[in-house]
Amino acid sequence: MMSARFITLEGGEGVGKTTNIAYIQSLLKSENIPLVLTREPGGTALAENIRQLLLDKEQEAIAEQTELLMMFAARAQHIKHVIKPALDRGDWVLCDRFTDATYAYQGGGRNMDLSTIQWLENFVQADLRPDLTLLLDAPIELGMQRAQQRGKLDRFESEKMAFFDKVRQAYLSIAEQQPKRVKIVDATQSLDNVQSQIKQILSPFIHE
Ligand code: Z5A
Repeated sequence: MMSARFITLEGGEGVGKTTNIAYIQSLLKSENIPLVLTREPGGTALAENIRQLLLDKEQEAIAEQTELLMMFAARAQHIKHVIKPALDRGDWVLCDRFTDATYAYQGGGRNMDLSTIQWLENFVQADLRPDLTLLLDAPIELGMQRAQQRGKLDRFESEKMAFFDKVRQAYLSIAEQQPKRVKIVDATQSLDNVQSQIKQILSPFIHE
């Protein structure tokens, strides 16, 4: 039996993470790989409640420290109740965003101290890290345009372009620093093309 793997999908707004999850699910299913699909922030009842609070822009302004701690509070629940049990059972886990998003949004976007994020990462995750991360990358204007087609914008989506630019640069710098784990997918291409890039990355990973 193949050992359990933890795969994450990352990228800015509207780059197609949610759209491509079903495709990855079908790829893994065709290989008879047992899979748990999940997302962050969220993935458990409590973590989904935290997500609601984080995305709601109608409430009091959230301090950036609060935002960072809420991301990791949700993550701690998610790891304990969903991710770890799944990996321990031998299931693969496919997660829509994980800690790279914290480095990109809170670290890059909000300029928060990276060593604090790293400390929280070690505290909450111990040695848990993704085995593979697909970084869907596109210019921010394109992603925003796609996201806006869906209608009302949440608290993050209402940020200014400069914020998203810093998020994108932070993601690209993670990919540059960790090329073995983080694979960049050109998300400006048609959906068919994006999916064939994803297949090319996943195939050796599945069969290794
Ligand atoms: N956040 C954070 O700050 N720190 C953290 O640690 C974590 C998260 C974990 C919620 O995440 C927010 O939380 C997020 C970061 C923050 N900020 N925001 N915004 P989320 O993942 O739920 O939110 P999201 O990034 O906004 O997801 P999204 O907008 O749903 O994007 P997506 O899933 O990547 O895109 P999509 O819904 O799959 O696609 C968007 C549209 O484009 C859709 O109509 C598709 O049909 C279309 N599409 C997709 N691909 C293509 C291609 N290739 N061609 C043409 N059209 C396409």
